[in-house]
Amino acid sequence: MTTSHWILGPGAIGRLLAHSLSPMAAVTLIGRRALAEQQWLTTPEGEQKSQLLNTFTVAQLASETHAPPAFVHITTKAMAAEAALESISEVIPSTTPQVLWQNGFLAQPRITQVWPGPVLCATTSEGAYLTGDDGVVHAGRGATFIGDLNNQHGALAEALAQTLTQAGFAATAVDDIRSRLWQKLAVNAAINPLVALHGVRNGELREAAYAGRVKAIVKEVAAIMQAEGIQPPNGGHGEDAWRALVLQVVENTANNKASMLQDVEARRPTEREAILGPLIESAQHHGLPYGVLQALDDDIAALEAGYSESAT
Ligand code: KPL
Repeated sequence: MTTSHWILGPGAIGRLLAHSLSPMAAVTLIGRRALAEQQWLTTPEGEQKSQLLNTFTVAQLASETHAPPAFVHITTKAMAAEAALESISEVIPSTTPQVLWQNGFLAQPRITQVWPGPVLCATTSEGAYLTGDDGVVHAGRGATFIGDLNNQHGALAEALAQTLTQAGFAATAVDDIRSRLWQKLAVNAAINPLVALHGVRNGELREAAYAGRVKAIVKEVAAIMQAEGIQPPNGGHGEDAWRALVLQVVENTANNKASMLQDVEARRPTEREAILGPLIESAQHHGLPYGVLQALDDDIAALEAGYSESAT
């Protein structure tokens, strides 16, 4: 029997997943508004491929009966994930496995707590961006890790990792997804707010002008990671290891516009709540300093508040 995957959120990762899984599985790509069925993918090698994808709106889905999917992939932004699941929860059995692809650590613990069925979390370094309503560019290949926060669904994570690997993702099932999500969050916290506030590509953070700010952020983040029991990356020690990881990601993604900068440029809400929020909350919980992180959060919040003001 063909496995069926519903993909909720036709952003860059959602569409990349849909293109990748469609040749081997029954895929339904679901959005709030209608999407063209003919969708284009530009591969990392620059090849253009088009596919007819099975696209649905949430409203259409609710008005028809469907065979339950084997997996629902939620590929919305972090703060939209819970509402997205809510919007389809009436049309799927409550035992349906969910796969959460969000950045940060906001949606994952919340949905794990409330959804009766299995909840897997995925973290990926696949690079992709949209080129309008019918196109996605797969900019760079990366690695994907899958697991659940309570380590209760190892076999399911393994099965999904195999399917995704057949579909072209380098996916691995892991038993330390919580650490991996926090590691990514640490890197995102050091890069995304700064580049979004200054309107620069990631590589700019190599410049001396940013060194002090990166150091100050990493100092707070490293202490929080230690309190959360997250090991420093690559077998290194403390703050230096975290700074080395951040600088390595800055180097590897020098030409990228980070997701938070893209959100700010498009005047969309950013993922600050999912990235800076859990760090600030953890610092408060453990009695650690978080003044630098709080200032970044306030500055991004002010930037977002300014969207509507300058539009009027
Ligand atoms: O994940 C990223 C993002 O843009 O959200 C980084 C690692 C910062 C790369 O741009």
